[in-house]
Amino acid sequence: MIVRHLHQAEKTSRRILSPDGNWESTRLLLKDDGMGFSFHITTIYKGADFQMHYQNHLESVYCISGTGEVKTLADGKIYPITPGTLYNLDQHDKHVLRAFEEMKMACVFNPPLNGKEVHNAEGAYELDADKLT
Ligand code: 9YT
Repeated sequence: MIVRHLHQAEKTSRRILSPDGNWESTRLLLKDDGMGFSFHITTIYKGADFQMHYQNHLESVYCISGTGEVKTLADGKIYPITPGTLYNLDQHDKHVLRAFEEMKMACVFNPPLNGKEVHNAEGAYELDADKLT
C-alpha cells in the first residue's frame, strides 16, 4: 500500500510551482507508483486567468475550496466552480480557468504524470517530462 500525506509532500520536490505564477501543485501519486493515474492537490492562485489544452491527457478536477469558473473554448460555455464541483476534460477540451478566490483542487490525470510537468506554450503537458529527483 502507498500512503502519503499532503503536508509532508509539500516539503519535497513533489511540490511544483508553475513558472507563470498561476498555480502550484503537489503531486501525491505519479506514474512510477503504477496506479495508472496521477493524483495532485493543486492551488490556483486568486486572480489567475489562463488557458490550458491537455492534448495528451484526460483530467478530472474537483474543487475542495474557493470559487471560479471554467470556460470551454470550442463552444464558449462557462461553468461556475464552487466547492463540490467536478469538471472533467473528457474531450481534451481547450479551456480557460479563472479563480475569483484561491481555489484548492484535487486533480487526476490519465495517463499519469511523470512528476515535473509544467505547461508548454499550448497549455499541454509533454508525455516525456522528467521524473522527480
Ligand atoms: C486545474 C489544473 O489543471 N491546474 C493546473 C495544474 C494541474 N492540475 C497539475 O499539474 O496538477
